[in-house]
Amino acid sequence: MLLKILREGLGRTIALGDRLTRPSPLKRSSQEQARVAREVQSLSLYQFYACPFCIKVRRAMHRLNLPIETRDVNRHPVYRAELEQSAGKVMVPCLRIESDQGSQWMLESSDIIAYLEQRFGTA
Ligand SMILES: N[C@@H](CCC(=O)N[C@@H](CS)C(=O)NCC(=O)O)C(=O)O
Repeated sequence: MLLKILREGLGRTIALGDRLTRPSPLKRSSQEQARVAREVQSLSLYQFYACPFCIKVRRAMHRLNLPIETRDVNRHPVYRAELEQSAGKVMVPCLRIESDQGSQWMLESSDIIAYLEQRFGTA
């Protein structure tokens, strides 16, 4: 219980630090940004606010200027249930990727960031 409170407090401190020190978002032409905004409609991030690994991913989303929907699994039992059923466990962050082939559930913050960089980054 005490450990849980300490973890939550630490996570919230990191989240605040992130908000205060975020890098400026990638600039795109309005046409290009509109295209990216349409593309990310097929993505959603299952996460919770004070999770350091989720903060790392949200920071990358901000840097890459990606308006991806976030789904808080602590606040919404339906998202928790979806995650558990489809990804096989309640572990966040998890990126849900919708395509014609169905849903893909990507766990691991580093893999998610690498995927977003590769798909939406400049390099
Ligand atoms: N290696 C994973 C670690 C993710 C992780 O440990 N997430 C924690 C939250 S910070 C979690 O989901 N724990 C399960 C739970 O809290 O129920 C990553 O980088 O994504």
